Amino acid sequence: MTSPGENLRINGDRLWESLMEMAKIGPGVAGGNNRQTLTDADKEGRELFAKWCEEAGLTLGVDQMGTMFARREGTDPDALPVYVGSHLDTQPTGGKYDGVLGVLGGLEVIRSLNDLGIKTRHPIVVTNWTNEEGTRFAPAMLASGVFAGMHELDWAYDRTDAKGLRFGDELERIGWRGEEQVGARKMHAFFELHIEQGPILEAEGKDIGVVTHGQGLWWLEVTLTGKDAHTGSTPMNMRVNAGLGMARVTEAVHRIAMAHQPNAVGAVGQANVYPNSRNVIPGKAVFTIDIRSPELDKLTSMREQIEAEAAKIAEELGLGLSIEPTGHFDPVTFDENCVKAVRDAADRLGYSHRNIVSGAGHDACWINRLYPTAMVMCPCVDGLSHNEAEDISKEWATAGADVLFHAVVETAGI
Ligand code: HGY
Ligand code: MN
Ligand code: MN
Ligand code: MN
Repeated sequence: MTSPGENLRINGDRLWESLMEMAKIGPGVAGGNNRQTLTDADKEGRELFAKWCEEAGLTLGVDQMGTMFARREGTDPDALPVYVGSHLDTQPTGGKYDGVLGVLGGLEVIRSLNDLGIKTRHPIVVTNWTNEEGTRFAPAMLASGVFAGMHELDWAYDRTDAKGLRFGDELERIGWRGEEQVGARKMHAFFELHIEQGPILEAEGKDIGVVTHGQGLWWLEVTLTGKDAHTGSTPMNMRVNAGLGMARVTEAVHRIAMAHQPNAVGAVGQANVYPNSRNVIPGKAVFTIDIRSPELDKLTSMREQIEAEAAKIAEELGLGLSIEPTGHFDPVTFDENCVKAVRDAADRLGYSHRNIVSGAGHDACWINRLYPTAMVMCPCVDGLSHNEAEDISKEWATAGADVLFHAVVETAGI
């Protein structure tokens, strides 16, 4: 298989322009984005991406989860396509690059092939996976999870957001529920370009992260039930305080993650107390624990210790306790041939690189269960992400997309 010559590069200015254009859709309040899945902003972002795909001569398919697949034909119509993509949905206070760089980086691969008049043997399909973030509708990587057979379609359609709106209804409402059966598509390989969302590459001055593994994850939704009461007149020994329980469990999550160092993280990110009134002792607390590790035994041990400690805290405070897993996947080892294509591309292009474990979850983590998959990472400023201040340089975006281009083209064959 001929490799693309090292002077074959993408058009970094064009990629950057498209990133800035997409960033105008669903603006945040502090320079980032709030383009949550299945909102009108997501609809607008999808329409812009569809327009760009049409301009690039791609044929668009949409599956029952709303995932978008934009196909460029290859010379061998029977060859399975190489898929390349990520997600356009963002956190409520998200950045301009998380996910978007991978979708528009994939589009830039196509645009560059068009410029160069190169036809690959395998077709190439650029993909926008629906609801990667899992913030409006849990769990994360919902559409790629259905595609990988981890969730039933109807279960996904029944997921509700904080206002009780159903995923399936919202997908219908924005007009992006496709007819294609989810998972019917077969892949030769899948590549995802993503910002690191951590500090390692920038701190080490590396252009590229060659992602060899991904952390495993548990999301546990905890409900503590106590008794609403007056914060002034209720004696301390008569209180059944769900807010206090949540605070103690939150501290326990941190302490248990610290006790599992290195390679373990844990936090409570989403938390609500009820009735959430200044002078009412909270009778109920509902919050989500997010624990991760690249080592399965650590992930399991953290979950067991947290559940045991939560039960002890609830008993001490006289609280009712329920713990419901709302997201999970085991640690991921990416395909070594695809990982090698990424590493060889970085070498060929003269970009510095290092192996890295993905701290965040990605659609690639699910697709890797079915098809040979790898990821390319670029640095981000201060390792910051899931924050409107998320930032990258044009050079980093270009380097990442160059490596993606070479890995995809080499795998698709020219
Ligand atoms: O949670 C994650 O790791 C991803 O950003 N959805
Ligand atoms: Mn992402
Ligand atoms: Mn994210
Ligand atoms: Mn992702």
